[in-house]
Amino acid sequence: MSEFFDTVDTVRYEGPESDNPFAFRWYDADRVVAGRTMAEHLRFGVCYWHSFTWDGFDIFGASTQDRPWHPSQNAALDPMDAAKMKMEAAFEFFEKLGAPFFSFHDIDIAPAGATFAESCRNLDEMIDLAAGHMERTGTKLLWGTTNAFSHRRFMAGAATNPDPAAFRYAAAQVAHCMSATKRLGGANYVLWGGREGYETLLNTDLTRELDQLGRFMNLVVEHKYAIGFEGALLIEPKPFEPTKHQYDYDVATVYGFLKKYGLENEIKVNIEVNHATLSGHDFHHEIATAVNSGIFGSIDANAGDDRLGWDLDRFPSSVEQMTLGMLEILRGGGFTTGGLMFDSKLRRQSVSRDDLFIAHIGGMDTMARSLLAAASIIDDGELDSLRDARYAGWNSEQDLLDGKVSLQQIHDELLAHDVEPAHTSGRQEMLERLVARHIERAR
Ligand code: XUL
Ligand code: CO
Repeated sequence: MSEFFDTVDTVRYEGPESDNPFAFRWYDADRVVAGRTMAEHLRFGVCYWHSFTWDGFDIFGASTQDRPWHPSQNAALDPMDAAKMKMEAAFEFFEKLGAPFFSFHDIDIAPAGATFAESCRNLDEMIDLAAGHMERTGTKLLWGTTNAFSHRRFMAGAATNPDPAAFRYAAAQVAHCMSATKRLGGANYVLWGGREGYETLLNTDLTRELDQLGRFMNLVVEHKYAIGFEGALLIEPKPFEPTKHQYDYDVATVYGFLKKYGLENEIKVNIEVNHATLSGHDFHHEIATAVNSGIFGSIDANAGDDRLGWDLDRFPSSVEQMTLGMLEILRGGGFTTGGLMFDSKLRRQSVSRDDLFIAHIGGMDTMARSLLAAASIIDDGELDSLRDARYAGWNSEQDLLDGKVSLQQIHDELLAHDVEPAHTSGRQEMLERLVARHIERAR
């Protein structure tokens, strides 16, 4: 097997003083932090699509990346041969980087055929090959997913399409891809509703489309049990793009949807950082909301840009932002089936093959350093004890919370004994300083 990334060897931990761009400064896989190794806490995954399927095109220009298997760069190559070449490069990358997991869409791994049957055969053949590469390199599958948004047939949605034939097509595709995910021992199966939304309400029956989506997700849950898939099912919220409005807007909206269709114990969420910020929330807000509703699943680690309102999928580089995210993840008990999957892509001008390594190493170091800072905040305990202290008054008010006091009683008591609420400092700036201190000192 010839090397694709022939200028890079296995990436190793060298510590914070290292200047080697191809070494980790913070991610030390076997180091134990708060009772687990860094590898167990962070469960890093690399995505197939941005790193290997994308050739650098954007809506204003074509291919920039050096991806010789891509039809834009080698039109004469047989699509299955191209898929095999891409897979060899992908697994070489996973192994050298030392990322324990990867994730894929069906069409990232195998070319679509002329018929559904041919697409299934292509996928099955590529899944067999992936199983071999996984065995050889020790890489595991964080999640599989179906691309039911790129093909023209899905322009008006998949499950929410006005044409039931599109619903059926997507359902069949999910059934096949779930089996492929099961075959590879996938820890999760993700559903991102890329075009499950609308461009205009003038032509959209919102009630009907949500019912279709509810039925679709119930079919997926039934199928999970029918085939004995043991991973978790995850919906990935996003507020818009490519549609003007996406039904899975944010975590709270997804939870409401799951409750309405009886799915709240069956499906969790895959929270993407840049989707969270596009929906007008902080990343850590989305995690806290998911933990609070019992639906926290996994993370698509990336970053947006404060000035740009679209999905940039940059590699995460802000320890300040990610520390707050890791803090909520740790408070929620950490990952079970989920992990930190880099749904991140290179900038279009980063055209050297080794840029892919530098980008992932940077993202992994950002997350590892954030983990250290968050674990240090929890271990120190001051933040949580200050937060608890804010609610101390409630310790003697359990009856109020338990519904043993009526509105009339509350009224009458206040009439008899006037009690003004206390004016207590929220201490926000102090807490921000506390967090900064842990980030500065995290080692
Ligand atoms: C799109 C996105 C997807 C999902 C998987 O914004 O995040 O790549 O993660 O379909
Ligand atoms: Co994503």
